[in-house]
Amino acid sequence: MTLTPVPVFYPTQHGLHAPEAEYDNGLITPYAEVAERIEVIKAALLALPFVQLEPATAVISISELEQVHAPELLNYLRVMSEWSARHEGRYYYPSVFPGYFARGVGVNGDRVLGGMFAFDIHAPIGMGTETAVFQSAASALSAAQVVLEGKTNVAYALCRPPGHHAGRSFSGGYCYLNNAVLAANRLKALGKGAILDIDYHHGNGTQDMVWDDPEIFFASLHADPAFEYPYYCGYVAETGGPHAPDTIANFPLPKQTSDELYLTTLHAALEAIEAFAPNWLVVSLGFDTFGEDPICTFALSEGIYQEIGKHIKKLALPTVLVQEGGYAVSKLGDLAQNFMVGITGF
Ligand code: OKP
Ligand code: ZN
Repeated sequence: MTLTPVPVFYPTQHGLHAPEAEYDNGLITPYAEVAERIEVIKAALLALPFVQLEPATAVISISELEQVHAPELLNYLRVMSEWSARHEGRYYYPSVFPGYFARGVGVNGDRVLGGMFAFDIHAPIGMGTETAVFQSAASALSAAQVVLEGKTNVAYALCRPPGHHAGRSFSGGYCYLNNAVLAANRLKALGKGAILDIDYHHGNGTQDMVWDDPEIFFASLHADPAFEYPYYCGYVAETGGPHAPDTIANFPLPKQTSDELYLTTLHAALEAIEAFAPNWLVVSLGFDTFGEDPICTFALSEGIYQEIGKHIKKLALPTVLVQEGGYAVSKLGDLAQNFMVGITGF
């Protein structure tokens, strides 16, 4: 049981990143990853007596970012944010992807084009995006730091934008830098550890970054990529690279996944994590598994998040919670409160 208050780090400038629209399946719709998400969670956590909210003021070190991300990706973020500033704050959307036909000239030249650093069109860049992304990363690193120092067993980073679709050198799916992997990289000072991803979507970026890392176990519960974004990975057969066999455990789940099926599957994921004997845990925490989420298909109840928290608490590991998705904006506060009550035991 955590006796100290749980630190919750929040970004203060994430509202600088606010794309208006996204395109999918023939429709242009309002961008689901809105700033209000984090404000709703923050307000709800403020009401919990055992939570201590702290602005994420840590200055981000480029050299630490470059331990997990390619300098070219960081450069892309900066160049496109600057482009936006010169174009009335318009958002840049990658639109041509060189993976299929490029012979190397364009991609190795001086030009910085989105297709080189994004796997989809779902991570647009505006003039405030770089600042917001750095602060999101700073939130995750601040939470990792207090856990690393042993000041608390659990810390929570209200990251926005989210991160688990971002890889070493690519953005995508509302994500730019991988906050969970940044936190994990700092926690490596404690030895080997695990990342548990309970966002509704598969954390393809996280998986890609830890794919061949024998020191990090990655377990993920998510909608089956056979029907859901990101479609091309998150399958059971993906179990890790040659230097890290069986360090990845994917648990794809069907549409309308119930509380019961979810908890049974979570139990299996936690057992796999325990078998790895990690010294620390990062949780990629998405609330888009909730039954009322507008862009997702699971049927989880509001109350289940307390149970989910309780089960994770049983691992008794130094734990960093990193916010990922969750789009039923008006309900996010209740879901986050329930999870926090469960994981702390307060
Ligand atoms: C980010 B996170 C939905 C289109 C897909 C991208 C989803 C990114 C989810 N019809 N848009 O994992 O919550
Ligand atoms: Zn998600």
